[in-house]
Amino acid sequence: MPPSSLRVVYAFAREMHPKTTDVFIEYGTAGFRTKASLLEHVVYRMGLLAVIRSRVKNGRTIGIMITASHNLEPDNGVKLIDPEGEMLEQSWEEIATRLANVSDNDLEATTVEVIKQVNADMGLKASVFIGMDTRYTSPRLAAAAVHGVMALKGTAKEFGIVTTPILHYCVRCRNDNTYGTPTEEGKKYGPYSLVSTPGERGQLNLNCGADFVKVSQKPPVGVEHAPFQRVASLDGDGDRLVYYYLDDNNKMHLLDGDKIATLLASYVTQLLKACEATDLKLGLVQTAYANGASTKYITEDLKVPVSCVKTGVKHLHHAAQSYDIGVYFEANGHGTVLYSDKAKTTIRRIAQEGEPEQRKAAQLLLNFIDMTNETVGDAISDLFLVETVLCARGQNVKEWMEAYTDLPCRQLKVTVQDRNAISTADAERRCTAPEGLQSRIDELVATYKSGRSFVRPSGTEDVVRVYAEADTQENADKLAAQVSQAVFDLAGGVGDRPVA
Ligand code: G16
Repeated sequence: MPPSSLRVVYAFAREMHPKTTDVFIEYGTAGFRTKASLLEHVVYRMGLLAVIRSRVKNGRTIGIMITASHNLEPDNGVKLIDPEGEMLEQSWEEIATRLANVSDNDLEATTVEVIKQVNADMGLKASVFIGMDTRYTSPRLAAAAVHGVMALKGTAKEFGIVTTPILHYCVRCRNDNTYGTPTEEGKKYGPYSLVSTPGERGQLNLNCGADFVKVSQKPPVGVEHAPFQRVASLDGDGDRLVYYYLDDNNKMHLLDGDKIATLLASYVTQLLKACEATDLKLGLVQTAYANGASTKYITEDLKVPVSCVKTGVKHLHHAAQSYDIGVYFEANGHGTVLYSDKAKTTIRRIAQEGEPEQRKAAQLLLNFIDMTNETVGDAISDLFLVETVLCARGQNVKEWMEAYTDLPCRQLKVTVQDRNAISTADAERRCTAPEGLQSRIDELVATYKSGRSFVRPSGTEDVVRVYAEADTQENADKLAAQVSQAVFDLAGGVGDRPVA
């Protein structure tokens, strides 16, 4: 395609999706995420980028998901999905950020520059799948994405309202038909019933959802519970899952991503032993948010290797690929299991050629693999995996909870002038800037039994996140408040001072 035909890139931008803000926006933990009103030009440009990416990948399908996932309703976001159903390759995040921030006048030239830089053959076909969540701003943004695809003569296929993991799955299937059929029905989850979606006036994620339940450690507002009833909470785009139950004193018990990871890892380990697939190495990947008690249990009781990486599914996914079977979960309920080709081939062979007991275990494992959405964390698929394990073991939710006891923890948010003033190292467990903050955290942590705390800038909200754990809930709350105070004082806090 000669560069002159890129004039339409500018014309569509100017007439339909002009850039009306100078606020700098960055491809963060999970794509671009901010107030929906600041996003239309960004999504249009991601339509352009998806076409370029598809051509660089020889016309394989790329996905665009419009969602702000766990964020409240006024926000929205956009993330790109690579051909294997994975998050966009990290080296392209800088390109996405550049394209999102140039002026309309410079857009055409920057698009030409990007095409050259990545060596895209613009004569090839390009295919882009587009999905969105239920926010009222999503249809308008999805239309902007379609226009971006059209401007560079790609083919857009709209899926309407879908969960994030369904779109990841469909992209993968479109590019690899051995993985399944690229439709919602293709992922044969079977029937399930929705118990409740309260929120306030139906607003997405408000006082409900996986993030609310995990962070506030409270059940969603307005849901009725029987004691010891197993309840699952999902987030706004269906890629996170946490469980909880209330005991007979109405006290809530949370089973978060760590509990799910340990349950799945222990079951897969049990089946691997039963089918004697001893050469397959299973490992678990967590982030700094993982409860210290879970890491101890994984290492000392399950005897499974565990690694810690930075927040963001993309980092966990990557690390999990280094194991034959990699279980990865963030404590917030985002995660899945990855099985290497070697693992799949070995297990299939045992299912056919093994001794009867080995064959049985291998077949169970094959069913388990089949039910897993390996492209990304998928709340529905994860829910069925959990239910499968509990059913196979005849365990109730209390027994699952009792595998290990979480250390009490607390998460808080602090608003500062510029959250990027905070830098971290060692998988976000230590803070390297601003000066003096880490030593203050160390001093505070040292005063608590089993104390641990870290701070990091969020990649999806304009806040600094603070995490603390200690021997009692009161101490975890106190430590979190004191560390928040230190962030406020040393990193330019704005608004109300945190209450210590
Ligand atoms: C996204 C990412 C997750 C991350 C979460 C919070 O989740 O996919 O990996 O844990 O944001 O990130 P941060 O602490 O940087 O704001 P979701 O469910 O919102 O897409």
